Amino acid sequence: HIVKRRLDYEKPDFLISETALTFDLFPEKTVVTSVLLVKRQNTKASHITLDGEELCLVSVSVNDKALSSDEYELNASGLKLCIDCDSVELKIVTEINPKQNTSLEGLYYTQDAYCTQCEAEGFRKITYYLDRPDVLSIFTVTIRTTDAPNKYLLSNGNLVKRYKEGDTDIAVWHDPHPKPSYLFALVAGDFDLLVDTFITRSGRVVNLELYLEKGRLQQGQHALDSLKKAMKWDEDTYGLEYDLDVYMVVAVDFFNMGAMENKGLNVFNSKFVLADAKTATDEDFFNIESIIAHEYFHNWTGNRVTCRDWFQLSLKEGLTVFRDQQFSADMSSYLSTRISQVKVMREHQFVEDTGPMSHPIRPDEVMEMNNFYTVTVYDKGAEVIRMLHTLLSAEGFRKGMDLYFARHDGEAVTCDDFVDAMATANNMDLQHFRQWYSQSGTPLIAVSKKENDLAATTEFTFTQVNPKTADQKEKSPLFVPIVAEFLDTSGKVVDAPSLTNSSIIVNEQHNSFSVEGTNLTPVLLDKFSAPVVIDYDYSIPELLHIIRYASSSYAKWDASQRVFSACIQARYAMQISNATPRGDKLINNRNTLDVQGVLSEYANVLVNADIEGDVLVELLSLPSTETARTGLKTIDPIAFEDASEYVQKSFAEHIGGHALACLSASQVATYQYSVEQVNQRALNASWLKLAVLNEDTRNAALLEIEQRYIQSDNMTDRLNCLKVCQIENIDLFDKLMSSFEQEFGHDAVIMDKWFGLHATTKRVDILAQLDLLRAHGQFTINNPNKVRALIGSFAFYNTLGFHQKHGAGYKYLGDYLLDLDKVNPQVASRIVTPLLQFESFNEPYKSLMKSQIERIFTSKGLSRDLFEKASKALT
Ligand code: DPP
Ligand code: ZN
Repeated sequence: HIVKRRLDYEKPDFLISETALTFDLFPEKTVVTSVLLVKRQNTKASHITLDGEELCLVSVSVNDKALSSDEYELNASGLKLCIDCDSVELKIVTEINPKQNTSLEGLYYTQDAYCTQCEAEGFRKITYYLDRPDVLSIFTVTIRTTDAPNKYLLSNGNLVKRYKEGDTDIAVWHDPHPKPSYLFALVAGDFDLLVDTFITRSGRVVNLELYLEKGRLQQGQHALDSLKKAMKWDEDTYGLEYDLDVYMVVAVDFFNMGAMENKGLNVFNSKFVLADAKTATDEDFFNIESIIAHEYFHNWTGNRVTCRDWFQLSLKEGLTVFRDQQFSADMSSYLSTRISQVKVMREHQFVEDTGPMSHPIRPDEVMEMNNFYTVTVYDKGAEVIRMLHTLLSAEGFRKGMDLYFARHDGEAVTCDDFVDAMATANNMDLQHFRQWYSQSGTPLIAVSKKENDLAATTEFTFTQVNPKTADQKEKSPLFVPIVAEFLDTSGKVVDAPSLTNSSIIVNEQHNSFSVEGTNLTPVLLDKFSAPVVIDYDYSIPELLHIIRYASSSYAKWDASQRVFSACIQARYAMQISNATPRGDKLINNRNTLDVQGVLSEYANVLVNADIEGDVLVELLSLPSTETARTGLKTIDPIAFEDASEYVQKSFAEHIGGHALACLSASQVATYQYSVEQVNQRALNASWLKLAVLNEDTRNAALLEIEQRYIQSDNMTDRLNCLKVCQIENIDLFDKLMSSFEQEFGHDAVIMDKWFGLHATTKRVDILAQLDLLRAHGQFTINNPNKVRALIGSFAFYNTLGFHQKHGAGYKYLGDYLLDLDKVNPQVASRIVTPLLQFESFNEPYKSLMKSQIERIFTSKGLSRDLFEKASKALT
């Protein structure tokens, strides 16, 4: 397995101006005839090497002259032949087996339909090609089938012709926009079709077509509505219009990713399309809206302007995630969307930075590209774009976007090209800022304060520490905008003229800022203005002061997370006091914290302050382990979980009586996916959980749960009920879960929730349970959603089941991954993630986890995907 390097990029020697593909579809033997108009760019080049994997080559001809097998070189990764003129027509015939393709990359056949996934490098499993994003070609695609069930024959662009020859159905598609091969798509099968139209602001009538599993038409309405909102939003916000006459979305059950932005023909994981009140949660509705928008936004940020090479993936993904985040905030609520984005950063991206797969948002070295569709490239990438947006303002950012499209429409470009456009359009020097693209890791900003009583000022010193990561030892200070405010003792925000746009710019190892006044409480990193960790030794009274008085709800939430985290760490320190690793400053400080006292005071603040429901719901939620353990290099996962549960229960004791009252006061209305109702349901779920955890209200709350589960008209409430009894009353949980299965057992998409709940249940016999669940009629190792729901949920979220004292949970995952790797390496490579983090756990966990990675690493026939991760983890 070879490593590719960003700096080794070379322009292609050849381009392909036109690509004509003909597919004769048969599940086990599809014949692909490819006619390529090849143009030589580098006159010194005499050979072309086409990428191709797992293909059966039938014939090659150059300008209609068939080549004999000694006129080309064929190996496992491609086909090399001589071209010593400036323009030739290449014709290549290959055979592939879509039915046998369980990797779901390339062309595959499941559930009586053909489907493709080509990003990043799947096209080379369809035919020999220059499978790189800087080769843009005009595609014409002919699909031929004799299978009557293949009612719809779809590809990119516009349908040119649909006709019959004998009993062969034929469709011809033409995409006028030059595109790289990763945006190619083909779908053939029978579906129900939901249609609508959208008229763009310049008057183009676009047919919107949603292809759904038979019988699920009405479950597509929310996705369709979301699409129209996204189309309108992109016109209003960025002046970007759709450019074809048809926009198709196909939903399939077997899909490696969430969705794929193929030009004019998006393919979606059906869980991100299908929704109605009865079967989908508020979160599902939210995700559908955001992913539909994400793929739509790619039409400009990704398709019209694409990536020069895969190291530039964040060019399109970071930017498109940022755009979909803006859209979601506009469609629903800023606070809850921002908080969920920050959780992704803290719970997953910061974790990635500390592990063996750490990489900058623009990686320098890649073995398997599929391993770099990461929270770093996507979500940290979006945070970097967001910092630009903050620094340049919405208006300046828009100017930069306009220039980016004016310069690069139709091109394959780099992250530097994007930043150049932003810098030029705003006449701004972004040289230092650019380092966010090349430096990996999470900066730690240590903040200290020094009061000058005579001058009545306070000096804050920011010290930037960039810890070394697995991939980079040398680091330098980054350009970090920290949105801040300072509260005086009465809770008033003091004037701080040294702030630029409410931000402190930290750009050196040490930066100091002076603020008028003393006894100030700093509110730092409001709205998560940079992807960093702030290390300031807040006292509990300071945090409560922020929760009472900060002008931003986000800051209140952030402070509340610190309150809970301090309590959890204090409890944890007490539990393992003898085993506390030295040097864990936080632990030592928190050792003496009066946890009950703090929680009681905090509960008091929440009950007595006048806090809006949407803020309150955030303030009632405990941080995840990843957030709560901030500052601790290694932990004992079980002791930490115990500490967290202790704090959760104690908090419920302090506030739970109040909880039940709030709950019963809330109204029950017919389900609607609206901001108000979503908030109300979330708040109810929090109260319900706290009421069950509180001894005094527990029984009443459990009765309430059972009733709500039965009576509720929507999946959100019902799932929330299940989640509460999952932690507190396993008998009721089992009872409701059987009823769930009876009601929804026929529906693959809904049953993922059921598998996920079972997989995260605390049971001593969890591994035996997993065995049983794998034998369930709805489970198959071939379906990524099922594997993620069951095995993924277990590994990522079942702390007690996964981290067993003798390593049985780790071994269970290791065994499973070795089987899964043979079926679908991409999915295996995702689910290995929890095992890669062994360095962040105490013994014996660490060694036991590591031994599973060693076992995977030394097993025969390992995929490139798992090999890359395991080998990095072991160096
Ligand atoms: N389909 C994936 C996404 O949209 C990869 N491009 O992020
Ligand atoms: Zn994307």
